[in-house]
Amino acid sequence: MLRESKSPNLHVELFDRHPGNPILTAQDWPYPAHTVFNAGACQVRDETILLVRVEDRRGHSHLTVARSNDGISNWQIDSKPSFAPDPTNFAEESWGVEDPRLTWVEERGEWIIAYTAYSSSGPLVSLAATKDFVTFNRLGPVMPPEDKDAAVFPRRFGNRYAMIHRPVSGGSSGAHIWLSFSPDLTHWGDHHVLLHARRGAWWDANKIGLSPPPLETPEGWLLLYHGVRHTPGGCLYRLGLALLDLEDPRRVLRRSDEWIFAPEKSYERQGDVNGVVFPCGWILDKKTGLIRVYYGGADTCIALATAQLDDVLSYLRKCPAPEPRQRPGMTQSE
Ligand code: BMA
Repeated sequence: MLRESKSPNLHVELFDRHPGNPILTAQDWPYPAHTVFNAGACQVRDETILLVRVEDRRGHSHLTVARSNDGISNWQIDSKPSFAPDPTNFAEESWGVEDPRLTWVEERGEWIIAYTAYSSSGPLVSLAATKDFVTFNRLGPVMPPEDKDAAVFPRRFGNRYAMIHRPVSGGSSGAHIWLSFSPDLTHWGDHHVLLHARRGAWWDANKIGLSPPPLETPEGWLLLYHGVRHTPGGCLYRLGLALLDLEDPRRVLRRSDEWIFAPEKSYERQGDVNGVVFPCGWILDKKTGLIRVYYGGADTCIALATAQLDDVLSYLRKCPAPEPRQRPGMTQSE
């Protein structure tokens, strides 16, 4: 149910935080861990699986599987890293693996994991596949540095896979969300700017990135993305929504002007990096229409928030339809 906040402008909160937040912290870990955050998420039969980013006390991250029947409590956590960096065979993972996004690709019968490999030349996008979250098969790096915040779509368009990602080119042109295509998940091209970071005072000025993978809904591909606001007190990571055309994901149908979720609670405002909400996974229960969003709080813990898909879509229906751009890469005027 939609909740009206107590603020006088009758601002509507789409997502409800779970009262037991944070639902996972480093204290829950079966082996020494500094922080646990930014987890990919999926539902496999009656089990919620999180692929959790775990940072050790060198500052390097690996990924570990946590399983739960209710998606909230009684997590069964692997006793050692499930997906550890392998710099001997994959040099681009020398400083760790981070921020996984999970996509079930039905035609392959496997999950495709898009994650950040932290190479000595900077972060880049790598892909891996798994059928069971026990054995992982690396497909290797697919985008050169700097690039992160990637997720693959669950199905092809025409005969091509599609992936959202966020390259950073340097300079002052901003870091935007891009869409690219591939015949085989290895070779990527036909690159398009999908969403531009806005400019100036906007909450999503200069740097944006995809948060969880695109979610298929009857009205389009639902995107939850983060905007990074640089302030004298540090960065603020907040979340907004967009909707893409189901058959042509290059077409942006709607984009929220306002952020819809922001660091407010102590576990979001204070931690290793203050003022960060960073979801890498969400799960839609098609029977109830409930969306569960799993997000990192302040790069320190994992929290859960929920919303009804219907409420999210009716909010987006009232959001502006961005002007169509004539060709990729053109700058919007905001
Ligand atoms: C981003 C990513 C995330 C992190 C966030 C806030 O660039 O590296 O892993 O949660 O910064 O520190």
